[in-house]
Amino acid sequence: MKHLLGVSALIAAITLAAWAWLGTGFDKLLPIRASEESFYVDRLLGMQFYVIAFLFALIIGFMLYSFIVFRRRPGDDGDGDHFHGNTTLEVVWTVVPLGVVLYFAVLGTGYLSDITSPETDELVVEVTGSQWNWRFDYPEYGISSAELFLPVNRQTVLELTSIDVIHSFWVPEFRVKQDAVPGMVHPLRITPTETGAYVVRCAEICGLDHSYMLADVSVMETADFDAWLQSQMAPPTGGLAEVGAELAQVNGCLGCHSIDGSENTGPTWLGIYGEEVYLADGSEIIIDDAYLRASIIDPGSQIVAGFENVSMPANFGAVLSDADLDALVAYIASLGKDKE
Ligand code: HEC
Ligand SMILES: [Cu+2]
Repeated sequence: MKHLLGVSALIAAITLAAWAWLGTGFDKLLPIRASEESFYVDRLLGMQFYVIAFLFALIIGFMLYSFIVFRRRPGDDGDGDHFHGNTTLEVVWTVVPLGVVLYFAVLGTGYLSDITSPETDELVVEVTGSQWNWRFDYPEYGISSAELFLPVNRQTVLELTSIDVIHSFWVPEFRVKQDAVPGMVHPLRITPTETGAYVVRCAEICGLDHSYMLADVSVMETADFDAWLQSQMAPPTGGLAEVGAELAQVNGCLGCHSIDGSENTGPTWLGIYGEEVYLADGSEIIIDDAYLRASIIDPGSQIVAGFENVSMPANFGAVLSDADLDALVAYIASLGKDKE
């Protein structure tokens, strides 16, 4: 009985100390909360930290107490006491954790349904991951962008997909995370609460430049967001090649193809138009519009010698329209021979 009181006091002391420390704000270790969802996630996480602090004290308390009170004394060579089972204790340590886990399950399910349920008037943004790029389309406005612009305090549903491997959309300040899977569309709902600049990361290892698969996110006041929409909806002023340059940016082509002659994951685009290129099968071909088109929508059909087909996403045909392809080809052609 004396030992039980002693160890209980020790456990209580450690628990209170850990809670006091948590009270000073474990969430200072986390990025700021910039979405409605982040408050739910952090509340749940915070509660679990308090429970974990108690479990920590339970283990450490018993251990420290035993180290000190039951340590071996000089001349003590006997065995410890032997005992078998303690039904009360076993029932308690089964029922109590079961209750706690069920409580969190119910709470978590409620939160999950709160943060995933659609609101009326949500903004739809289609998000396409590819190696190693995020592309954002605003279907209601016919806009594509390489940067994610969001209005503050309005729910946005991100419809996530991928054209190659599995990627995962994650902005730490929004807390929620969702996979972008080829052939499927997964919704992720976010209501940003703080204007500012953030960064999307890919949270699924997806190849060579996975850790550089970043995109800027900008959460804006509604008026600024509307102004941005207007500026984007204005018809392009430049020629086809300029539209192509924009598309190359939005679709992440420039992550693998340089326009300054340097070699990257893919061949440079500088000065290739009209030149001969050796293909991996030994044949030689003149780079013209048809070849460029084929290389974009079916990169496996003709592989440039020295490069592996593994690297170019094979499914750009799914996201690029005919007009997009014309523009891209015009852009690459504009970087042709005479530019060298
Ligand atoms: C993940 C890296 C990667 C991305 C992203 C990528 N490519 Fe490629 N691309 C390659 C590689 C590697 C090759 C060479 C192998 C081959 O021919 O398929 C290549 C080849 C090409 C070729 C043939 C070039 C030549 O010199 O013969 C064209 C044209 C091309 N890509 C266009 C594009 C366009 C347009 C985009 C964006 C819509 C794009 N690529 C995105 C890696 C990439
Ligand atoms: Cu990725």
